[in-house]
Amino acid sequence: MIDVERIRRDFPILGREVYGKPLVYLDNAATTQKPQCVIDAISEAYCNENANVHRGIHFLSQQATDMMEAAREKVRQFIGAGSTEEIIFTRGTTESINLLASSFAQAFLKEGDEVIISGMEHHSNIVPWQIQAGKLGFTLKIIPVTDLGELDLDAFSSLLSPKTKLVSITHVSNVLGTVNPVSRIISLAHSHGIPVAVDGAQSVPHIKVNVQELGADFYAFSGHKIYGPTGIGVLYGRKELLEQMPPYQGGGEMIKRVTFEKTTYNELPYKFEAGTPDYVGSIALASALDYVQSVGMDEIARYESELCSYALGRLNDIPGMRIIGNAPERSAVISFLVGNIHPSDMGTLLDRLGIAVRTGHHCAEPLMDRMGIPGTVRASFSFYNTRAEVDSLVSGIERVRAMF
Ligand code: C6P
Repeated sequence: MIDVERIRRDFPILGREVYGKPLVYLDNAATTQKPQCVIDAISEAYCNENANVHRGIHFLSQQATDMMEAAREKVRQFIGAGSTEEIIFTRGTTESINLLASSFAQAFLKEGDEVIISGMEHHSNIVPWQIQAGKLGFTLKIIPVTDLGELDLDAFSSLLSPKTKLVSITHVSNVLGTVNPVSRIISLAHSHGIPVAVDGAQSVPHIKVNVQELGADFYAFSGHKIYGPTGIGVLYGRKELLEQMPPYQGGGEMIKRVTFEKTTYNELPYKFEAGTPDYVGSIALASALDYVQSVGMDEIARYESELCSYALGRLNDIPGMRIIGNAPERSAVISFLVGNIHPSDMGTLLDRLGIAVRTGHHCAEPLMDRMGIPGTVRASFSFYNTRAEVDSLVSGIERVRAMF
């Protein structure tokens, strides 16, 4: 059982006020707040262990290297990967997908090939593919989204063809909250011999993910969305595929031997980690993963699901409420519109009441076009949010409604 009051005490920022009102932080899909242990891990690393990694013979460098590699092992275990060679540290989901798109495209894609993405992708899982498609001449195919906010799996099946070289889809929509049936999608793609990449930015913080059980070939996520620091993220990739892919960037760390005539590359995962990595970020990410494991991923999923059901029930009672995305399998993200109130008006007025929500297109403009709306108001929850905060949101919306 989650003791939410005890948990809230672990997050210093949750005690603050904005505009003289207690902060109600409901923008967790954008970034989560940090527990004291993560803040301490950063400070501790700079106070006691700071030195560049993988380079120094001296004590501190070795200690920092050991801690970074222990963090890699922590990530491996957290997502159920087979080997630390398959865990690449990046700046976040965006960099993970850019790395994947650039390197996978160079290794495996040519004119006439097809990559399938979906109509509910974040721009981070659209634009990197468009950039590579523009260079190499392959085509993007899009899985349509139903009115309920689910992927149309029949349409997906019919998109699969001998031209398809990769499927890249989000696990959880950052707008609709839909949890996509990635296991089924992966089985279907694999039955045609097609690898699958999964954008896990909105899933890893909320549900237990095991990349091997899912069968994912690639899996990306961001540290800052799972209570870790900004500037650190992960790309998991199956070793067999990563080995065939060229480096994304060149520089220190990713090489074995450099001459002016020829350079040979380092082994995995370092081949993909050019330059000084954010070792402090990876150490603090490990602390965040320890923290969520101490709370329990199953407990987190259960608590957030109950809170989300409660919020949906209360929001649906508001006259003029339109929830965008009503898939039965959903995560703790709720997008909505109320009557003719513009999302940014709603967001600005809620903010004055101390309630932080996100408004706009949420970096998913094609999805907004599909739904025929310019944007939404989005409340996204964490296991540190309470029913009382949901009640504050509901009474805030009622107040805004009364003003219009
Ligand atoms: N979504 C949101 O408010 P970065 O910025 O690299 O950490 O994550 C990018 C990203 C990729 N995929 C999905 C599904 C995402 O939700 C995000 C980030 C934030 O919805 C910021 S736009």
